[in-house]
Amino acid sequence: MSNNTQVSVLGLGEMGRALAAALLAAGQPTTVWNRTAAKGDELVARGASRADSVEAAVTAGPVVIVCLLDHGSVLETLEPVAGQLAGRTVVNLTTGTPAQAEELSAWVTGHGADFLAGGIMAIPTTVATPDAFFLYSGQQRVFDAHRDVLEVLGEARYLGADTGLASLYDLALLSGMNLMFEGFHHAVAMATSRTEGTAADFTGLLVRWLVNMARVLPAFAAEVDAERESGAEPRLVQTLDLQIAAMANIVDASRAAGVDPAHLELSLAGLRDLLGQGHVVAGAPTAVRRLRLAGPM
Ligand code: FVH
Repeated sequence: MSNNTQVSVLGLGEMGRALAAALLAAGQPTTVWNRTAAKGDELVARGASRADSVEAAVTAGPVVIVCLLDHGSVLETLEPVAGQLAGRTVVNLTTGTPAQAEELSAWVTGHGADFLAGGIMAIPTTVATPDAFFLYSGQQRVFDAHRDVLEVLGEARYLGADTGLASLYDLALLSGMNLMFEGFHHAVAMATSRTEGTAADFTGLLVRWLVNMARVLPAFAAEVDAERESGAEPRLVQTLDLQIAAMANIVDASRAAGVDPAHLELSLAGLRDLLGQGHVVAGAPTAVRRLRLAGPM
């Protein structure tokens, strides 16, 4: 659902263009600005208003969506128009750290504007489809005021008043994705180290295995929340001896297959640390606590 609010989009890279296109498709009056103006041509042909300057974009309406390369480019773009921000709402969808979101929020609100921090859990082709979801944090009042516009881009999930939360969840989700991709690369390198079989054949098995294993994560999460390591899935609670033996096998077989086992050796060292600290089993709560640099074991 959209409304007649004028929305300005700053940044027309791959993602910014997808966001602006979704707003236009929903009938939202949309102004676009990009450092390299030509990237807006197609959007203008579809009905967007082109702003020739950041100032013209910001002053075109009450809602400014920012989707630029990084935090530095956001500051560089907004600082010259600080005096024009008062009374508007800035929604930052540029990927950044929680500290950067908090810094930007303080700066924007310090100039009399409202601020929402966002995280995009989509790729350009899934924007405005059921696969897309967007994370937001900041004042609930600001989210509620603009929710209908934000829902045009994809499911809008409000996480809370803690401004850094959307960035934290965004980067945590990306860390899970990146480690999964690393796992995929490692598994494929191992599986294709002999002449039989293709990466495609093997990946069919890998996807089936990972999907099955992903189903246990909510049970692990419940254990983390409850700070205990027993109960829900007993077949998954393995002794550290068993986990170490299994990991050592993977490391040895990787090396024998000519695949660099370095990141798995780190995991193996972590398991051995836990054993050295007197743990007998190590479920998700212990593993999570081990990763916390300053956390208690
Ligand atoms: N693309 C994706 O799949 C991901 C999905 C998850 C979220 N990300 C984040 O979205 C932000 C923008 O990403 P993008 O894909 O649009 O990135 P690019 O196509 O590389 O466009 C970058 C835009 O930033 C402009 N820009 C760069 N530096 C400056 C600067 N100093 N001042 C003003 N604008 C700047 C650039 O302008 P131009 O090069 O076209 O003139 C583009 O508009 C990003 O945070 C992702 O992490 C996307």
